[in-house]
Amino acid sequence: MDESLYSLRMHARRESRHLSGGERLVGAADLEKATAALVRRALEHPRGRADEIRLAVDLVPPAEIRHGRLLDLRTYLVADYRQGRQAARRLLRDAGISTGAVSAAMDWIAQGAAPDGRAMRGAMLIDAESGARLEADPARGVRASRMDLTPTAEAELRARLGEQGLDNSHVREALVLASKVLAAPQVLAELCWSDDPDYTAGYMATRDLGYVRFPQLKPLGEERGGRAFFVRGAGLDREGLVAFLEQAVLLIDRIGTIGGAEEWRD
Ligand code: WAQ
Ligand code: MG
Repeated sequence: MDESLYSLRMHARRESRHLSGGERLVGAADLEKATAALVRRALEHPRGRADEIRLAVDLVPPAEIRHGRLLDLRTYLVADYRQGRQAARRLLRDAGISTGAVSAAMDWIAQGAAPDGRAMRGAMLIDAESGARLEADPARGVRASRMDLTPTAEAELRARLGEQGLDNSHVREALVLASKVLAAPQVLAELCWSDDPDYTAGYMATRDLGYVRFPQLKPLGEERGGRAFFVRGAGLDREGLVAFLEQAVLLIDRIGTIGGAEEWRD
């Protein structure tokens, strides 16, 4: 626990557009293997093979490492992506996000939130009351970075997820990402669905509800996906929030509960 770790970050592009990314925190002994795995991800992405791959490796001294816990996870089964979005909308509303802000986030993600109508590289920051977009760069957005599980927590998480048939990298990485995002007190909720055409699942997350996944938040074959971080706009220290999300190092050493799937009922 007291050792230095390397922060490993990967960003891949294809035809000058965001393709894939990845973030790991690993000890020196695991760096080579972790790097190779991220390079492979960029080469074998369902939207095609990367033509640019950027890797960044930075040593993190022990004093800079914060420790944290995963959000609890549950799944609501829905009939199709429309019902999934209705359900996510309800839970976001109940969490205090305004109707307008939820609609704005869903519309942006559905239409491609980057200025060219494609998926952004990072997330939107959305004012939970007005629905206004607050991120400085609408193509890049805000990247949550420098977070990972300890090897022990990862093994436990994989075993628990495996019991539910959910042990895949989309679920693991999204759960880790949401757990870092909701560790920022300024963030009230997150909404996400994948930009991978063959992955229809998505989630909403709050500190109270945890990570709530829906197997369908978009139609199969759709390449537009994205993330919205809902924030209290009044008095927001945006630079402080972005510094936490992008730079603070969070090593997650405790998992939360992994619930079974239940039917959504409105
Ligand atoms: N920080 C902020 N936004 C990001 C990051 C990041 N590190 N990585 C990706 N995004 C944004 C970006 O706009 C992508 O287009 C979008 O999120 C989707 O990214 O079954 O696979 O990596 O429980 O495609 C969620 C459901 C899967 C998992 C999410 O996202 C489940 C997924 P993807
Ligand atoms: Mg993707």
